Amino acid sequence: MRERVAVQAARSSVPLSAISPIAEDVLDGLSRVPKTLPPKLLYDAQGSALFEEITRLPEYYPTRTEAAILAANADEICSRLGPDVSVSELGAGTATKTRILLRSLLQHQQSVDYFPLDVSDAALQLGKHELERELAAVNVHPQVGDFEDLTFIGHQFPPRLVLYIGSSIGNLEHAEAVLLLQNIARHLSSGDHLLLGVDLVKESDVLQAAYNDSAGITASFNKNLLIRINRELGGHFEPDTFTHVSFWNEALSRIELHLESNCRQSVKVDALNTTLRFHQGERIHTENSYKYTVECLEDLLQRGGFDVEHIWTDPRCWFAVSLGVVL
Ligand code: AVJ
Repeated sequence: MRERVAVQAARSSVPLSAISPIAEDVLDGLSRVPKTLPPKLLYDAQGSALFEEITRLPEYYPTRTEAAILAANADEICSRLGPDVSVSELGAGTATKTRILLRSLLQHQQSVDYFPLDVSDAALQLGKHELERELAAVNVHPQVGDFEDLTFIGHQFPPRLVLYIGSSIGNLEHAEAVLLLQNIARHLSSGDHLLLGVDLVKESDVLQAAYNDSAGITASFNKNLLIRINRELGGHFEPDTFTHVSFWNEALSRIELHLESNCRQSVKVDALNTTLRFHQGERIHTENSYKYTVECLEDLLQRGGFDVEHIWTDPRCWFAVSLGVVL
């Protein structure tokens, strides 16, 4: 209730977006019961760097499994795309895995226009630098932003390939995922493709270890959200008073990440003109990572407006890379 009053105080003076681009999301999420924060806030420069570290952890199988699927099938994927495709990528990050595909694509065409979209400008710049050094025939056009505005996809010449790999779609609820695919499809024309990578349901031990690594990198990645709020919004979080909590929610087929307050405490956030109250054990829900079955994946593509052209998996069936086509 007191939080609500503070919310109005903050609102009455200046628009929240003028305070900081994350102000609205943070205030909205932390005013809810239970408290929640959107996972895209995990990826500031520091968070993106920590995620890169996660992708190299022994427990974190998704990145190397997907990379192996891409490497084994890149040629077949590229041969299904048609001549001279342009490529856009949602949530590209540093585009490490994408290089496997772009390299293979250059065996089929002379140059590639590549449009990576990401919320992290730092990750995009790093990716552009490394890509252009390694593959001079790729023209990189970074787009900073979230997935709200996808018009840049339609601005390219067909045939188009949209990449949404890395199981980033796992952050979304099923209904949101369908809407996102429909939104992508709106900007495409007949014969254009979507390459979608999703993590698959598997033994819970394997899943849980991937999000609770022994080196504690995932915990740092999660807690970095509090450090970001401190820096960008004048927050007074003490990250050590929160514990990284992650678990497999089998009923909802997702890994959940939370930050749990170790004690009863109040935390001021200056720029939001608000004080947040936590009781001992109260959690902030920071991320979901949905895991799919192959049937679920096919259903998602179809409801999203794509025909399922092909699905590749690894020998253990831990990860799936799917190719959808607009009819
Ligand atoms: C970037 C959303 C694919 O869900 O596995 C990794 C994020 N969070 N460890 C995932 C993440 C904690 C990752 N995605």
